[in-house]
Amino acid sequence: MKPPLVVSVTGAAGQIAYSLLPRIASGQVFGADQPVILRLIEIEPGMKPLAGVVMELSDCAFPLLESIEATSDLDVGFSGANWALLVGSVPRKAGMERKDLLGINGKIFIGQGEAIERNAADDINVLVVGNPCNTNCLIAMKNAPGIPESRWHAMTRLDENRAKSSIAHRAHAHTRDVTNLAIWGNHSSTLYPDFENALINGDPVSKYIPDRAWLEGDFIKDVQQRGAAIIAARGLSSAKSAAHAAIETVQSLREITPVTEWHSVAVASDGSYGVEKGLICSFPTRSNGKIASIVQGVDLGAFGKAKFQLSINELLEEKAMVSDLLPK
Ligand code: NAX
Repeated sequence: MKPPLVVSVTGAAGQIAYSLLPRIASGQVFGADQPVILRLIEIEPGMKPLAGVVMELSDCAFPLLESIEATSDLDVGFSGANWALLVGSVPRKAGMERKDLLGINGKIFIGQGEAIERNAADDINVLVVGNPCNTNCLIAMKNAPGIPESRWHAMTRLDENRAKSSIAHRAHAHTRDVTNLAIWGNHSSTLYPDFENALINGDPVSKYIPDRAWLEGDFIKDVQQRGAAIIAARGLSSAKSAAHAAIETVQSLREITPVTEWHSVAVASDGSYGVEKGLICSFPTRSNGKIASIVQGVDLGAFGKAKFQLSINELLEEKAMVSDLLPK
């Protein structure tokens, strides 16, 4: 048996975690021969429901699940972590400004960043799911200066998958035929799903969908607002699809990406495409099995560049709003 991987998950009593945890414990994420230790982190009010989640995980009798620790102590929760999936955060409530939300969650991510730096394994990788995920990731990363910037990620794979599904539906194709569909910018209503460089069966999308007005209009709007549409229909925000996207993000980071493909994840900018260095921004990326690098030389065109710039501007505004949470 391989030595177990330690996987820490925050927001472990929440609805995304409810879909995510059994898939980690069953081997779907880290491999069918890879034992895992789960460290499940909640705030105090979440500890009772988390006890129920732990009972259910135990009752699955997963052969690869080595042990489970449920805790509200961050030092315990991130102890020896090889992967930290930061799912928990406080949702926006009625009357709350975006700045208030950024401030509340920002403070949480300071503590988490510091605790990860103090306790995690040397090879720690972090994926932030809890919103606003790009800026939460930035705050945690800046408060853990001992961990290389290449280990920090925020999730935009759900947006990629939503965009793929929308394009496939319109083109009467299958989602597996749609590739290279990158999300650029923030995980927010300003994100840009790049239909111009996406491919269907290796051909440009325009070959299958000549209706440029739909691509520039309803397609982008629907991807940007898909989360709200799911809340309107289900009465709850997306959970199964979010958990699935988190799993695919981790899998893509751990595998070598074929040279013809790319996937979306928000990473610390290295200055590519004129994005301020260190800003956590979604790009098309390829992994070497350990580190995701930003794919170079993708031509966004005038339309895409303008859309991307709007999203970069939003990220810079968010950064300015939390400047007091970022160590100089
Ligand atoms: P839930 O409200 O079901 O669960 C969140 C859990 O986090 C709760 O159990 C809560 O007690 C816990 N929590 C809050 N603060 C915490 C802290 N400081 N430490 C540990 N746990 C804490 O939300 P859920 O539907 O699971 O969504 C979780 C987060 O994912 C939200 O912020 C949501 O906005 C975000 N999402 C991000 C997506 C993305 O693509 N990046 C898509 C899906 C989702 O909207």
